[in-house]
Amino acid sequence: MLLRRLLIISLSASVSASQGHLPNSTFTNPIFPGFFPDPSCIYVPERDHTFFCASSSFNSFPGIPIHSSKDLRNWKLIGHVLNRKEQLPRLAETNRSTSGIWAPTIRFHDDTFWVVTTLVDDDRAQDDASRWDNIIFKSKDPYNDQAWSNAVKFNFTGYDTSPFWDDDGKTYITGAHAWHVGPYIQQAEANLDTGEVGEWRIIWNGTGGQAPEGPHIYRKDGWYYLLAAEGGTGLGHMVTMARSKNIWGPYESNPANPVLTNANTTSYFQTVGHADLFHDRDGNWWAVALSTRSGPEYLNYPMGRETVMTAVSWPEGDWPTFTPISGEMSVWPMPPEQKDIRGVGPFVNTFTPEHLTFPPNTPLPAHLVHWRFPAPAAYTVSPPGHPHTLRLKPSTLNLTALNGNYADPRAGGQTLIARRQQHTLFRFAVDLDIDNSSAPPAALSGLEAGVTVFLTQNHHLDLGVVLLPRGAATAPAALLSGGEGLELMVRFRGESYLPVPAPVVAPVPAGWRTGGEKKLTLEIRACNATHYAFSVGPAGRRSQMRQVIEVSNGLVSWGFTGTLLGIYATSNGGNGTTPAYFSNWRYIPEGQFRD
Ligand SMILES: *[C@@H]1O[C@H](CO)[C@@H](O)[C@H](O)[C@H]1NC(C)=O
Ligand SMILES: *[C@@H]1O[C@H](CO)[C@@H](O)[C@H](O)[C@H]1NC(C)=O
Ligand SMILES: *[C@@H]1O[C@H](CO)[C@@H](O)[C@H](O)[C@H]1NC(C)=O
Ligand SMILES: *[C@@H]1O[C@H](CO)[C@@H](O)[C@H](O)[C@H]1NC(C)=O
Ligand SMILES: *[C@@H]1O[C@H](CO)[C@@H](O)[C@H](O)[C@H]1NC(C)=O
Ligand SMILES: *[C@@H]1O[C@H](CO)[C@@H](O)[C@H](O)[C@H]1NC(C)=O
Ligand SMILES: *[C@@H]1O[C@H](CO)[C@@H](O)[C@H](O)[C@H]1NC(C)=O
Ligand SMILES: *[C@@H]1O[C@H](CO)[C@@H](O)[C@H](O)[C@H]1NC(C)=O
Ligand SMILES: CC(=O)N[C@H]1CO[C@H](CO)[C@@H](O)[C@@H]1O
Repeated sequence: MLLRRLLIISLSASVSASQGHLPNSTFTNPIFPGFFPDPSCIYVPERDHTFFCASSSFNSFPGIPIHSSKDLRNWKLIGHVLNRKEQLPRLAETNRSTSGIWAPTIRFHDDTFWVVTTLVDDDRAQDDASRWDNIIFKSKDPYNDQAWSNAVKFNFTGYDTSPFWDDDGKTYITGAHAWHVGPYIQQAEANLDTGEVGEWRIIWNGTGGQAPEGPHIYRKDGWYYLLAAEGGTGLGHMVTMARSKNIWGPYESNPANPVLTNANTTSYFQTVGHADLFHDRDGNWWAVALSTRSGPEYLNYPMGRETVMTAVSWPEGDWPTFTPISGEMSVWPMPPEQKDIRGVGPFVNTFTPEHLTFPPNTPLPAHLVHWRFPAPAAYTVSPPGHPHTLRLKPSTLNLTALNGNYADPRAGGQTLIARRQQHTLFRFAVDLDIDNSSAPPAALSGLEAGVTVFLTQNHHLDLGVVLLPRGAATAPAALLSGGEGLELMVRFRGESYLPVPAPVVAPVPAGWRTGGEKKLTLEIRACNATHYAFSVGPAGRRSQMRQVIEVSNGLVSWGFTGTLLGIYATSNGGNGTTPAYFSNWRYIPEGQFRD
């Protein structure tokens, strides 16, 4: 309890006295805990002095979350740029879990919000012409998802594209590439309304690090500053800069490169890179970047690449200096605290327990996501006869789907709805009713519903209720004693590129489903920084909860995304149609590790 209190206090920024006459502010990293990589942020004085940030979303949908703040401490989800299938139908067809939306850049120009990004299909890694789909979205009102345009394509072979408007009225896009070619950063003149682009020219090759990424151009004091990241998005990640008096270069490298990195340190915050720069109302500069809370061991980081922030000193005519990234930051005064932000979503950096009850006539909460496009009919809030539940209809595809990389859109999607893991320690629990006993056998074929820690189709840990022939149980009878041989079984199974524990299958004790209350509670708990515990029991009878297994979160520490915690229903390729009713969704933060 004490630990939790301290964490709550440290989460809210407080002011501390420094040696100088101005008191410093403090805040904690990450500012967006969980799967929020490749941040891009802007300050928009014209819109009530508000900051807006966009993040990568890969195959998750809705995609490209936008968070907003007025004080750089309280950040609220205000919507998603990619929220309708017709905006970008190709997201349905991406193959591989490193595919999808990479590195959106958000900018405000001409009273319009612009997001320039890349839809990647890594299955086409050998075919540069079809691997990269570079696109532009625009909106006058980021608080209204429907106001975001459909994607406008532009021709660029590469990724991490970013727009820049020069003082002379010309518009440019900058992007990076590093496979089969380069590595280099290219630039072209562009028309962001039509997607027409001029000739792409190499403007900088970086400092020699692999895979330059996330280039952005800023104009300041007569210079064009080019910010980029190099070294790959792992332990060697770093932020580098170059500048020129001419937008086309030549760009001279900053002698102090890298300007921001935690490579070769023992910091808990590793892989720092992929930054963006913006200033506040007082002219103080800030940078956001991605980082993994992995330590140099880089083995346990289920939340993946998160968003961190730091203060940047940028004297006139000179190179900027970045304060190194750590969990507790002491920086110059931040804008006054201001929590009054428009928008539908929750605050992203809170310690508030979440309790979703799915009341009748309410939409799905804005922060819940799917993997690629959902089949809308698979998700019903409070269907007739089942108030305060979320009904999931099983998809034919399970969470792995056909080959772990792909999900044939003709198969109707994967029934999964989830929130990001945002705390080192947490408890996630739901109640599940899958009362099937009187359904005809064909409606039950292959059926499974449960909770999951989902990183990718090839990395997920599932605790489900399955319908299996009597005798299929493999667990010691002691685990779930009292079984009367019902065909309803509890099953844990995992999928990872690392060896996973053997599945655990055990019958649901008949005693758990008597007395009118037939619901089961399924629970996932991060009990320490390296392990999840999966438990099951009769709903409302906590003392009867039984732990099924403890597994390492190293199994879901991989790649470009971060873990989602959610619920799913599938017929595993069978004909099962019986729905599952989920209720009483609880996500309870229990600890946030910062070193
Ligand atoms: C998706 O990738 C798999 C390999 O992981 C490949 O076998 C399959 O043909 C690909 N599907 C499509 C539609 O590209
Ligand atoms: C896109 O650019 C490539 C390489 O410059 C060029 O070969 C191709 O014709 C262009 N496509 C379009 C539609 O302009
Ligand atoms: C970047 O490298 C390419 C080779 O990939 C070379 O042709 C080009 O001159 C270099 N450009 C700059 C600006 O250094
Ligand atoms: C980290 O150390 C390695 C080995 O000495 C070196 O090659 C690399 O450049 C260093 N990385 C950074 C970002 O300093
Ligand atoms: C106060 O903030 C400035 C600017 O970020 C920083 O350079 C300085 O080290 C901070 N002072 C203390 C005592 O932390
Ligand atoms: C976390 O818990 C697991 C299972 O109880 C245990 O094996 C592991 O050593 C613990 N890790 C830490 C860092 O305490
Ligand atoms: C997942 O579905 C595929 C077919 O879509 C099937 O081959 C596989 O066995 C299923 N996994 C489980 C655990 O049933
Ligand atoms: C699904 O139904 C079809 C048509 O009735 C049948 O041919 C098929 O064997 C069934 N599949 C399974 C896995 O039960
Ligand atoms: C909770 C649930 O879906 N119960 C169903 C079990 O099957 C019978 C017969 O198909 C349905 O009437 C119940 O609604």
